[in-house]
Amino acid sequence: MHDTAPTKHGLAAGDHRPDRPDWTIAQGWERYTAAEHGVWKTLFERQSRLLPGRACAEFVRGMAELPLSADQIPNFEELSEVLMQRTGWQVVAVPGLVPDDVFFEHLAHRRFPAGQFIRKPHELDYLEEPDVFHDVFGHVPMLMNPVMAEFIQAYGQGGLRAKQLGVLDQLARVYWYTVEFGLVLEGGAPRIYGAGIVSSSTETRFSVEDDSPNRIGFDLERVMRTRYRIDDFQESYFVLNHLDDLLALAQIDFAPYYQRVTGAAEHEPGDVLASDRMLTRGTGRYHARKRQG
Ligand code: HBI
Ligand code: FE
Repeated sequence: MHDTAPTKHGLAAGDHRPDRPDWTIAQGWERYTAAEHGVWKTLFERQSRLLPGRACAEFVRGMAELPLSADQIPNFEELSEVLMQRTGWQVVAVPGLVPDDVFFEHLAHRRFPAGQFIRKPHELDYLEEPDVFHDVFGHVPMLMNPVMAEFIQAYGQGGLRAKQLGVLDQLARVYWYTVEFGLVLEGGAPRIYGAGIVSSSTETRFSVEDDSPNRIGFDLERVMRTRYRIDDFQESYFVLNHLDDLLALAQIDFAPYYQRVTGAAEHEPGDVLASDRMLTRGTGRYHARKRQG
């Protein structure tokens, strides 16, 4: 298993009781224990070693310019101060998963809901809900980038509409294959910008180095029709030519796409189509082995 929050999409929020209608809670930074800061440090150092040459330049730059260090779980107010100046985003604390409409409402207002808690030492490589490491280390550096800032806000705005139209699954796949598991070309080589990958030591290597997964040129309609894996590495990654491609995606009207994909055949996570622009045709070895047991 990888150390993202793989079950979060498509699942109802857990059994948390909201204090406030927007589900935010106090981060209570002073209350983190030394052991909790230690878990952050372990994860931070492991990922920092892996990311050079694998994460995209925008991620690395965002990370360098934020008040983030191995030493302690970051304080959301300090992060927000820097983020706000750069792209107008803030980080707010939530207990974990929040309902879709609450999530979208935050994003539409440039508030990123980050899990307040940190995983336990025995969960370093697996946890069910997005914690502070996934949400802050994974997502916040890319929120320093104006293009990603725009795209995630547009996702929040589009989310409520998609839900009303009954096409939330299709929209959520776009988020999944970009914000969570996206790759982007850099000098002809795939680099990571997806938070689910960048916060996972095993998937960081798998996504860009393993010969098992497919790496396919990003296509909106194709992605909307493609189911994804929530419980394991992706079988296919969709690769942008440039991060700026997300800006066009933030601006176009999805309605005609929803119309085309509604009722159209869906693709399995590992499918390869004749129309796909393949960067790497995967061997599929990793998932085949697992299926054999
Ligand atoms: N809540 N905290 C949190 N983080 C998420 O990524 C999240 C969520 N609630 C709903 C959700 N994601 C997805 O199901 C939507 O993007 C569709
Ligand atoms: Fe995430």
